[in-house]
Formats: sequence, structure tokens, C-alpha cells
Amino acid sequence: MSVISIEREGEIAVVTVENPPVNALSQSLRQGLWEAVETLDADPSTKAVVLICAGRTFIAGADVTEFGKPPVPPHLPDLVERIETAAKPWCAAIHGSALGGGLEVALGCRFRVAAPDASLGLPEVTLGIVPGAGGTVRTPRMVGFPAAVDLVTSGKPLRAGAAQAAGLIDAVLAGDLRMAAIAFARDALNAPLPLPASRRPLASPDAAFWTAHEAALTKMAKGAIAPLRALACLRTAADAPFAEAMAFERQTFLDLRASEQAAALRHVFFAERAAPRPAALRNAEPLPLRSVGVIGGGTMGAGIIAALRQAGLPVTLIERDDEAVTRGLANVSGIFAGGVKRGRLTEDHAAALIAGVTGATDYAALSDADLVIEAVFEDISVKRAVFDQLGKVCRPDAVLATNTSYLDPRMLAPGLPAPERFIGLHFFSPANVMKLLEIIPVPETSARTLATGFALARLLGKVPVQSGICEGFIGNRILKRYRAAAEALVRQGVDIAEIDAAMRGYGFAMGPFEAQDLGGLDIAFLQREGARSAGQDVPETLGDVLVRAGRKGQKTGGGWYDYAPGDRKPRVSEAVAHLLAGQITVGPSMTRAEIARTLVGEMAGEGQAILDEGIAGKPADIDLVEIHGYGFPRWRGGPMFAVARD
Ligand code: 3H9
Repeated sequence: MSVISIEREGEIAVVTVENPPVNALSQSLRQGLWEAVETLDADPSTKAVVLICAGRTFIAGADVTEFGKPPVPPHLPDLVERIETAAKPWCAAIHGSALGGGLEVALGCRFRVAAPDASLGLPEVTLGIVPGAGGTVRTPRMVGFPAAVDLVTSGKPLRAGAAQAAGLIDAVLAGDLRMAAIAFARDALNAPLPLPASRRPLASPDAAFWTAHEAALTKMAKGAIAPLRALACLRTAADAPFAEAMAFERQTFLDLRASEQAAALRHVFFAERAAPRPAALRNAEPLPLRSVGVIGGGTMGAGIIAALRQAGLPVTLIERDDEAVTRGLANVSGIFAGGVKRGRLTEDHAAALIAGVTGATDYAALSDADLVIEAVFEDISVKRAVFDQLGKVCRPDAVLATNTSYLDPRMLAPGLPAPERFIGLHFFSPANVMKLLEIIPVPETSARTLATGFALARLLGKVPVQSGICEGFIGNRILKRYRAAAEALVRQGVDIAEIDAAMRGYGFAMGPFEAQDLGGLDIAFLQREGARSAGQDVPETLGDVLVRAGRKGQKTGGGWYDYAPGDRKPRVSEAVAHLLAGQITVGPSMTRAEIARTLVGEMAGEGQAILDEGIAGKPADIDLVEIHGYGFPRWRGGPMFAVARD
């Protein structure tokens, strides 16, 4: 089947691309488009060409599956140039997403029009590469350098309206895009043609512009190379003639395409796309989700409610008394108010979001909920009491979920009628921000309930990973080993600050000790104490020594570090050195690279144990957990990927 078809509407030819699922620029599509240009150039009855796509989107980019292979002609930069120099003007009619190579093809067209909900962008840096077909050279000629730098180095797309305001497209067209684009092209023939993108004049910024962007990007990229290389391409586009800038961009693209970082980011790209739809659930029909109940309006419950509301679901919050309901609703409002303050939400939108939350103290308010998520205190008897109530009031087909992070879900709902609808849904705090959702079936959980968990993740835009049952599930179990390994290094005489610096150097936003100071050392301490009082043999950790001395982290003015009042900057602590002195035996010194390699190796070691025990299904799941729940640098591909490539 041909990926290209051509139809005639009078003097306008319509070239339709049909290369499912996302019209990626495979070799056959590039070839097909090339031949379409040739055919239409030779056709005297055609005066202009509309390029449009079938299916859910415009061309979503180069075909990422071809990236591991040698490039086969026609190469994309040549195709874009061929379209740009066609004898007839081409007009890209964009719906869905015009991304990467898709936008580059559109930039080769003389005109670009888009449906109101279309988005346009150059996400190449998120794949560890730079645009490779003129994206860094043509874009600034259309929108100027400040906007081009944002588009190219952030990888974030623009919606059609913003793209038009920036000058990236000529018009936003409502209604039937094909008909509107044909009318647009016909009209355009009545006026002189605009210059092609490659021939438009440029306003080059001064050196200070580049220095400022370079400094900001170096800080933000935390070791990722593509954003800075993309900036270098843009700078070349400012300083060099068009052809030279194109050659520089192409070489950078080819170099990066073969890089470790690009391989890691491709691994994450495909893992993320596979995660929401596990093959094992292909035939399982999820329960439709129309309304959700949340038990508990504390930090976690409020975050979950905010996430549900942002996905458009009405939510009922249950708390134990009116005062707690008011507090819970205030917590949710606080999250939306934060969104307004940061400019992410309008006042009206925030008001509509909070209006969709109903507070209640009577569980009967959940009698028609499709899904209820319990987010109360981590205590078996408190949680059991919740599921006891839910078993009485909820529909027998309603899915009932626990958000426990450490308790064994099998212990939480004994005697629940229809236990096949019970499941663990482990959100990460703040639940409206963090992308990870661990999904934990118990032995009774049905495929339909499990599929509902995955459907919820898709609705919320989360990255779901199925976990078996073990202490801490996948993520917190690896975290425990990571922290223990970091403490082991301290016991061998490695400086706390050196370990944190090593992990920051590796690409984490924070090292393990800074992160504990921020989150508080007491939660894990209390868990260990709980296990000790239940008779388990839990050796004393260095963290325990600090908590017993009143050092619970930033909130007490000190943890692994000291903090000056009102200042979050960690300062090396004499007091900690003194407290831990008896536990440290100075061993051989380690470089930062050795420290990072040791700790990532420990994470991967725990990941392997988790795989061997069947707790996780595949290494990529562990990588997703670490990247989306624990700040593992995305461009390293996750601990399993990184260690396998080491
Ligand atoms: C580039 O263009 C470089 C150029 O500058 C230079 C070249 C010289 N290739 O996400 P979904 C598959 S770099 C191959 O679930 P949605 C995906 O794996 C590229 N396959 O759909 C999945 O497969 P399956 C720049 C791709 O509706 C299926 O399509 N472009 C590609 O939620 C559906 O994907 C990008 O980075 C691809 N490029 O979202 C765009 N893209 O069904 C990346 C997707 O077997 N793509 N697939 O699991 C996206 O952002 C989203 O897919 C999109 C649709 C928004 C388009």
C-alpha cells in the first residue's frame, strides 16, 4: 500500500500521507513525498499543493525505529529542500502534532496552516539529538532567535495559536481542515509568494544573548548534551551562511544520533510508550471511570484529588469529621492556588477544578463511585477499617484501591466482598506532579481491575509500572538499598558532601543525603523502629543515630547537614562528624565517578533481584520507576540500562 496519495481539486493538488500510527518519516514516506514533488512539478494543471495527513496526526517526526540503522536516501534535509524549491508552492495542513522532522517538512513548505488543537515542536533534544533537517536553521528565520532557542532547546511544542503568534504558521483554520487548506492555498495564489524559509533575513543576537543561554542551559541540562549542542547549531545559524549552518546541524545530528545519551533516551522513549498498554491486558476491558472517591485529604490524598480533577473526573473526598473535610478541601485548593500563582492555571479554571470536589464524612456518598482510592495513615488497622466500610457501601463492581507505600496490600482488606476488584495504586508525592504510578495487584485482583489501574494511569498522563508485592514495592525497595549503600560509603570514610556531589555530577538533582534532609529522616526511622518493635532484626543505621540526636533534616535545622535559619543551603556539619565518628573506618579514597558507579551499581543490583523474584516484569520497568519516581537522570536511561551499557 502506498503511503502517499494525490487527488486534484481543480488547480490544487492534495497530497495525503497515510503511514500509521503517527505518519513517521520512514524511508518509504520520504521516497513517496519526493516522487510527489516530481509528479506535481511536471503537472501543468497543478498550481499549488496541500500536504495533509490521514489518521490522528500530521507527520510526528523522523521514524525513531530507523535511528539505529544507516540512513537510506532520500535523506530528510534533501527532501525538505526539494519541497522548498518545488515549482509549485506547497502548503502544510497540520492537525494533531507536527513534531521534529514533521515540522521541518512543514517549514520546507511555502505556507503552514493548522487546526486549532494542533501542536508544533522540535522535541529532538528529548531524544538526545538535535533537529537534523533544518529545524535549527529555518526556525529562527521564521520566529526569530529568542523563540527558536526556546523551541529547540526545551523540546516543548507550541499550540497552534501560539505558533501563529510566533510566526511559525500562517493561519489557524477552524472546521474541515482539508477544505479550509484548499481554500487558503487557492487564495494565496492571488498574491505574490512569500520568500521560502531558507531565504528569509535573520536578525542575529549579540554575544551576550548566547552566553546567557549557554549558562542557563548548562545549569538546566544537568549533564544532558543535546540542549547545548542544539544551542550551538542555532548560533551557527546566526553566524554562518544557510548552507554552512545546514551542514553543521546535519553533522551534529549524525554525531548525536550515534551517542550513548541518544541510545538511552530512545530506550526511555519506547519504554514509556509501551508502559500504559501491557500486552498481557490486551483483551481486558477496563471499568469506565466517571467518578472517583478518595479517602483522606492529607498531602497524598489532596495530590491524588488534584490529579484526578485535572483529568476531568469528579471526586468525592471522605474524611472522618467536618473539620478534616474542610482541611482536606483546603489542601486541594492550596494545590490549585499554587498553579494559579505559577501561571499554569487561570483563577476560573482553578475554581472549576475545586468545584468538582465534594467533601463528605459519610461513606454512603461513595455508593455510585467507579473507583475509590484510600490514602489514609499508614496503619493496618486504620486502612482495614476503611475497606470494611467501602465493602459495605460501594457498588460490587467498583474498583477499590490502596495507596499504601510499605504495607502488604494482601493484609488490608480481609473479607472484602468481591475481592477481585481490590488493587494497590501507589502514587508518588506530590501526586499531581510525579509521573510514576506503581500498580500492585493482589492474588485475587482480576484482569479487569488491573486494566482499570492502567486506564487510570493513561487518563492521568502517568507512567504506570506493575509491581509484585515486596517491602517498598519496586521503587522504595531500591531506594532503601541506595541509601544503605550510600551510608556504607560514609562508614568507609567517604565524605557525605562528596557522595552528594558525585550523584549530582551523575545527573540527579540532589544527592541521597541532601534528599533525605529535604524529605525528613524521621519517616524511614519510624518504619525501622516499627519493624524493630515487631521483633525484626533491623540494624542501627547512621540515619538512626542522627534522628536520635534530634536531627530530622531541614525542618529541624539539621540532618546530614546543618542549615542556617531560613536557608536551604546544606552546610557540612561538625556535629554530624562528631556523632558518626565512632562508626567510620577510613578506607581507600574514591573519585566521584567511582562513587556514582558504585551506587548506581547497587540500584541495578537490587533491580536485578527484583526481576529475579518476578516482582517486576522487565528491566525497562525498573528504569521507568527510577526516572519517574526518584529523579534518576533520564539521559542515562535508568540504572538497568546504564549498568548494562557500562
Ligand atoms: C526527528 O524528527 C529528527 C529529525 O529532526 C531529523 C531527521 C533527519 N517514530 O505516543 P503514542 C509510535 S526525531 C517511530 O502512544 P499518542 C509509538 O512507539 C522525532 N514510532 O501515541 C507507538 O507505537 P506502538 C521527533 C513512533 O497518540 C505509536 O507510534 N518526533 C514515533 O499518545 C503511538 O505513539 C518525536 O519525538 C516516531 N517518531 O501520541 C515525536 N512516534 O503503537 C514522538 C510515535 O507500537 N511521538 N511512534 O506502541 C510523540 O510525541 C507521540 O507519539 C505523538 C502521538 C504525540 C505523536
